[in-house]
Amino acid sequence: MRPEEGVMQSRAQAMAALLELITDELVIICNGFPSREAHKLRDRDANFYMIGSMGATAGIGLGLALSQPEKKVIVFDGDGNVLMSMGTLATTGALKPRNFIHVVFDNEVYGSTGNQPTYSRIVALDKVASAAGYANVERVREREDIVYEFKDMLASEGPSLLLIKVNEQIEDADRVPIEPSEMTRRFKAAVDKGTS
Ligand SMILES: Cc1ncc(C[n+]2csc(CCOP(=O)(O)OP(=O)(O)O)c2C)c(N)n1
Ligand SMILES: [Mg+2]
Repeated sequence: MRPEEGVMQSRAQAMAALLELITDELVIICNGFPSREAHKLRDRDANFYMIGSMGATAGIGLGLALSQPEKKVIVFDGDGNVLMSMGTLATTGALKPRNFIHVVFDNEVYGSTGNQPTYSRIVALDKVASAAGYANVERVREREDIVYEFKDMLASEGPSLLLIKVNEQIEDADRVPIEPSEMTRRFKAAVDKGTS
């Protein structure tokens, strides 16, 4: 099915499908409701929630992927976040970390702050990633396509970008209750596990 057809999922539904497939990967989640939803759906020590700093998530994931080449790093990003730091797409495409999967939940709005429209309906972020040099880029919307492409990316050499078109629905999820210092401690421990 073409990605512009079929039933659109909420971000939480799409995220739940991805989280079911994750095992020991390191996951960095962008600020706003994506972090709240991921925490509600499946909190784990190897999740790092970027509370507050919009646009920073992909850069953190990229640095981690470059410094931990034996681990898979997955970034859960938003369209507004990606637009804010589009240079990170260029850096990722140029440096080509093989262990990096960039998931963009594209609802075409700054959903966490009241659905102000973003430019992602005009600027195709998947095409920007392709032009920048990402190795695999897919645009999906149906659940079965999300699962199929994500599985494929988990088994492939990156950098990969999965653009998931989602609706504007927000899951009723509380703020992430973990103190940043504690989250950093537990995340570092998860990164170090088995590598020393
Ligand atoms: C530098 C900065 N500007 C603005 C904000 C306020 N803010 C928090 S989340 C968000 C929207 C992020 O949009 P997107 O990445 O598309 O995620 P969505 O909320 O749609 O899930 C905004 C504007 C912020 N946290 N930091
Ligand atoms: Mg958005």
